[in-house]
Amino acid sequence: MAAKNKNLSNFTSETPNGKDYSIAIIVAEWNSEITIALRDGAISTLQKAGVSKDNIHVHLVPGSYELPYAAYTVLQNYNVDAAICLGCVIQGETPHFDYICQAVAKGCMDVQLQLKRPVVFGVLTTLNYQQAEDRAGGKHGNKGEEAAHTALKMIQLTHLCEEKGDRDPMLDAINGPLGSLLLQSAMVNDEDDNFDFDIEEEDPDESYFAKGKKVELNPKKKKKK
Ligand code: RBF
Repeated sequence: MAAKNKNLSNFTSETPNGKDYSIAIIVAEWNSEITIALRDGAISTLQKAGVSKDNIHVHLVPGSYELPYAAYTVLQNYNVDAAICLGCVIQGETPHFDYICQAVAKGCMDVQLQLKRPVVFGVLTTLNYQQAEDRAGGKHGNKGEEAAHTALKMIQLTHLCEEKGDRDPMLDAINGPLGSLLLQSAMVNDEDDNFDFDIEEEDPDESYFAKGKKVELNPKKKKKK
């Protein structure tokens, strides 16, 4: 991971035009001086790329650990193309740092793969406060700007694949939960199959009480007895 003295905020590739994009920025409040600087860097990069103010949705969460859940919830409930997660975890004297960093990184990855929408990991994981300052508008640029650039690139890629991709969407349906459902119903309907579905016989004596009155579930069967 050699990024020594490299200001990655000077992107090598062109930033896509974001005029039709809608993006959520989720910001952790821990180390808020840093995360606010990351947020501002992200917003300014998005606006420079043409994303309108109305299409940038900022949500605050208490700490970085909450970022993946927030990204999941926002992406599931709002019509946004991507979520940018911004946080700053600074190493302390206990192993807490490792747990939080691992969980957030893995959580962001899981959410994007599950919801098929980009979730950008814009979380500083630093050994001290100075390192964080250096990456939130200091000598190593602003990682919020990079996160915004990444979001725009990944939305562009997603749209391109969704529009131009030649994979038959039926394949996903067949391989996904709908496919399992179809397969199950085919098995049930196939009279020659060897599958033994144990459907429990109704109990003719079954009854329940409604408003204090006993109701027989199978009155006809009972009469025959
Ligand atoms: N959240 C951060 O975003 N950055 C931190 O550096 C940070 N350090 C923490 C250290 C400890 C000991 C604890 C208990 C929490 C810390 N959190 C930090 C908050 C964490 O992300 C989360 O909000 C809380 O654990 C509640 O789920």
